[in-house]
Amino acid sequence: MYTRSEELFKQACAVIPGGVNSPVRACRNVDCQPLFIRAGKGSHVVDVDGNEFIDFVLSWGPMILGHADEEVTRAIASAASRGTSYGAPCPDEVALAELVIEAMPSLEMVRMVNSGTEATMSALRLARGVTGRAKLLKFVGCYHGHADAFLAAAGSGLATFSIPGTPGVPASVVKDTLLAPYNDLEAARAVFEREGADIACVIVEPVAANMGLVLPKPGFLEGLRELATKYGALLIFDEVITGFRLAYGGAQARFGIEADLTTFGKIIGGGLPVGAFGGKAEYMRHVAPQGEVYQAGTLSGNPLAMAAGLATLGQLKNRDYGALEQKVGAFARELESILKAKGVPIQVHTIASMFTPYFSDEPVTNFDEVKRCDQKLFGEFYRQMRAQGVYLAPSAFETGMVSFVHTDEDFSRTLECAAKVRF
Ligand code: KE4
Repeated sequence: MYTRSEELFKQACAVIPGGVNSPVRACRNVDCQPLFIRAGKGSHVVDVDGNEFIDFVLSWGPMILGHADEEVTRAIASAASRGTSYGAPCPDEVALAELVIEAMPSLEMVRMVNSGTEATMSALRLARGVTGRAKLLKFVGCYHGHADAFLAAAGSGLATFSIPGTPGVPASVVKDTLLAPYNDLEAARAVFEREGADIACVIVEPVAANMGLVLPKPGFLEGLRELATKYGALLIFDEVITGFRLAYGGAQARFGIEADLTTFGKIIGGGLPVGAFGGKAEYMRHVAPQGEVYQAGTLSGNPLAMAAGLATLGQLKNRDYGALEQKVGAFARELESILKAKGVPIQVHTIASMFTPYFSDEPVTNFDEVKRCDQKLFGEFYRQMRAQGVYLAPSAFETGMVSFVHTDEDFSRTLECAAKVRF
């Protein structure tokens, strides 16, 4: 069934750490081997053994128009026919910057980078440069890419000090990273009361999607906005996932909250390596070469990536996000009732075009509660769905993504497969 994938994985493990170029792809969280994908079209992918799957990973978010969208593919091919990189400004960089700014209420300027990690790393440096402060507040379970300062784990007990979340990050680097539980506004307030004068920024996933899908409690984001303003810290919305997915204008448009800085990735590159950070001109004018806060990148604004992003956002502008949300909401509710009928504890979180099945009947509002969900049941569900041709995110800490080209047939087939799962 998967022999070519198994051969390739063995080959890959000899030359690439863990056989993959990003850890979650190794499928270790669901105790199976990764599939090597040969092609994708629309809402489906085909692996190297010719198995076809309904894809709910969508490259972890970028492929909201589906794989090999014709307009995006044409735009990339046309740009490539004129060259692939110049290390000089090109017209599409300006066009994409203007499109992102037009879409996002809080933006006046934006800088293109090559990944979400670069975007958040640069936004943090900018916040520190603008405020002259060193500390940052992040929330346990939120992921902002792998820049050292964000790879902090919660210290012991309720202390908000951090310890390195991984070898290779010195304690000195995370000593300025303060932590609080997601959705715990009182904890965030306490951190600000104690450390507010030294906090450069508070960074948050406005909808958490890296501990599975955890929605912000009413008032949580509004409270962070007030705290940041009160203490002179910058509020950074990490919209690498939610940008152009939660709504065309992202979480800030959907929730009506203006961040000081916003970070992007994934969708704005249409599947090519793009990230971006942006905000009001009063902050962004500090970025080199206009200002003193250094940030750079050989391939930033790459013409192929800009063409892909423009072709993607240009189409998204006219898409009906509300209709997609209704479809995905109905699917999530049906999935939840099918699994509930099997007698397992289950709740399926969903917003916009995202969903996560949590195998638990308890409230899931932060990372500690996510960790109490039954990961074994999730693994069993994942493996049996994949065996039937449904490609879910291979981790209980990730989020299912739906595109504008997933069909009613995709949803009904997926629900039929779920009905056949045996726990
Ligand atoms: P990248 O450096 O992977 O482009 O973006 C980092 C990042 C920043 N902020 C948020 C909210 C993110 O979700 C991410 C990356 N997302 C993960 C999936 N949840 C990427 C998948 C992977 O690591 O392979």
